[in-house]
Parts: sequence; C-alpha cells; structure tokens
Amino acid sequence: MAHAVLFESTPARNAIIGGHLGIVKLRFNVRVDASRSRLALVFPGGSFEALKLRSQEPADVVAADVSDLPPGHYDLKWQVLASDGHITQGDIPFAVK
Ligand SMILES: [Cu+2]
Repeated sequence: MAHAVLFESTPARNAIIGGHLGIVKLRFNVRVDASRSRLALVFPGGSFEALKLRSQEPADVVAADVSDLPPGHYDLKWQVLASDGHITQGDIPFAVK
C-alpha cells in the first residue's frame, strides 16, 4: 500500500476564487482515515482555524464546510493518515479576490 498523495483539490493550488467557496475538498490516490486526518485554514492575518471534516465522503476524500471568506491570501493545511500507516501533509495556498 502506498501512502497518500494528493490528486486534486478544491480550491486548486494557487487558485484565485470568489469569497463563496462553501466547501474545501481534497482527493487522494488511496483511501485515508478521516478520523486521523486534519484540515486547517490559515487566514490572511495569520490566525488558524481547524476545520471540521465532513463525514459521508468517499474514502479517498477529505472535505470540510467553510463559511464565506473575505479577500486575501489563505493557506489550507492538510494532514492525512493512509491505510499503510503513513502520515503525509502539505498545504494549498489560494487567494480570495
Ligand atoms: Cu506509505
């Protein structure tokens, strides 16, 4: 089994989006253990918010609802546990115009 590699995300890396995102969603190459995975959003001012992961997603997806975001640069930080026991992490910078 391989550890988790990020396939695609909403928002995409370096995307410039409108303020109504609604959901963040990350899809991996393998199933991940959502109960041991984390998403957090770093706001333009540097404050940090842990996001509550949605249940009922496919096993290779982690997702969370987000409220409307004011303009600025954000960083979505992720950490997931794959079925091989390995944790991988990364971040997805994006901007709200
Ligand atoms: Cu691995």
